[in-house]
Amino acid sequence: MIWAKEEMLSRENLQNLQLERLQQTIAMVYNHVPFYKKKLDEFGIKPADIKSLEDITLLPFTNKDDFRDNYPYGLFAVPMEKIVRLHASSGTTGKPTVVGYTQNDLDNWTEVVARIVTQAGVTRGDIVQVAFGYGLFTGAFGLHYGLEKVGAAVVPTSSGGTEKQIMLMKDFGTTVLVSTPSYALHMAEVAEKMNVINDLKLRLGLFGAEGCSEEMRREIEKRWGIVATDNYGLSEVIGPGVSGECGCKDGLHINEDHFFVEVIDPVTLKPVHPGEKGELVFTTLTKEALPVLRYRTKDISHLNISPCSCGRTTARMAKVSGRSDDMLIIRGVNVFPSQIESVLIDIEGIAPHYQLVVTKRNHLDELEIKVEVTAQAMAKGQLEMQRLEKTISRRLQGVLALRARVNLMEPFSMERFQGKARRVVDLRQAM
Ligand code: DLL
Repeated sequence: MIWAKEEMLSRENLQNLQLERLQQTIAMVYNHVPFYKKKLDEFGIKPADIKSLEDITLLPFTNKDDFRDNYPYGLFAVPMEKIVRLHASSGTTGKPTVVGYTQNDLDNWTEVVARIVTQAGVTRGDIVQVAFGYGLFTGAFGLHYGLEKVGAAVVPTSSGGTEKQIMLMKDFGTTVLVSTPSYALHMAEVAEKMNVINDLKLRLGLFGAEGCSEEMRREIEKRWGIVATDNYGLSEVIGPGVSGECGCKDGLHINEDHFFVEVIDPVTLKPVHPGEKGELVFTTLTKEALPVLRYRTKDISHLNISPCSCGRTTARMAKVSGRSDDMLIIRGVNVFPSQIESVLIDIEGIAPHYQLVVTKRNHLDELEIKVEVTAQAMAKGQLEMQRLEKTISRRLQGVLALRARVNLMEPFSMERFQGKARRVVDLRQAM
């Protein structure tokens, strides 16, 4: 099923709508957000100068630091009386990024999430367990209202209390799970231990908020016996609902009538050629409380604007392959954690729990890969452990041309995550 006619507009009609909304957004930020007025004045741009969608490249970018510098409400375009909800995303350092919504923003958010859950395959008969943390994080509340709008029964378990989650999943007959991929994996492990997987009605997973390689997706599908779909978003733009996969699982449909997407080269900041990989940049087209121009996501992906076999005509973004600021440069080699994940998960005897630790010794970068082995592999003894270690080293060297120290960890010994996983520990600055 397709939720909204806007998902099937011709490119021409879509672009006309986008231009009209872009012009309104620029006028709004110029008149109501001193930060943008100053920036546009510095660039010598007046709202009336934006006459086509291509003119968007004349506009300044917005970065996460701009949110921090204007903490908490400096980027809002409406007075506080019009704000009806606040969320925040906790950065690794310093103050969180604060985002606000008017009632109209919440209605639009509900609408775009209704679209992405429908395209993933959720229907009104479904019982959906939302295992994202309810709170300042946009994930749980964002999915919650869109799911209710399509008529699904929402079970707001939040994250944590995993055994109880599984018990409720069984007793309530939950058919759809919403969580991060890493929590889904942890929940599967607990359900296996409780020996209830075969008693569950779960058929579908909507996973997002962090990267997940195709190998990890297959692992989750196998463990649960479900179809796992990916959905993407970020607080600064709205939260979840920016894009999501349909049943074809061939890219995430972007809600382009609400979010204008560009892909840029993160170094030159110029647009890449159509279809090439680069950093996603979004401009909101309908947000009232917190419109953003050209927000640099740091997320790496590429676009496909050909219509999908599901009937939708919206551009599809490839699964995010990493963040430009996640990329590790180890002895001059560029390494994305997702590449290492892909290698590890495909190896028999390895459990999908790992951590990358980067240190420096004698001025040289060192990469240590801590990875759990399965109980079955462990039971095979020392020789099997040596074989596994060698296999991992050889495959990593083949893919990354990089030598890494492999540290096999005992089954169930590594940290499990209820929200976004922390896979990389880079200690080089501290050394
Ligand atoms: O994670 C919003 C969200 C919640 C999306 C629930 C989907 C589901 P933030 O906490 O602001 O917002 O984090 C945004 O998370 O820039 C990406 O780096 C990453 N991210 C989000 N979804 C995906 C995904 C939410 N499907 C940041 N694949 C983004 C890869 C993702 N990375």
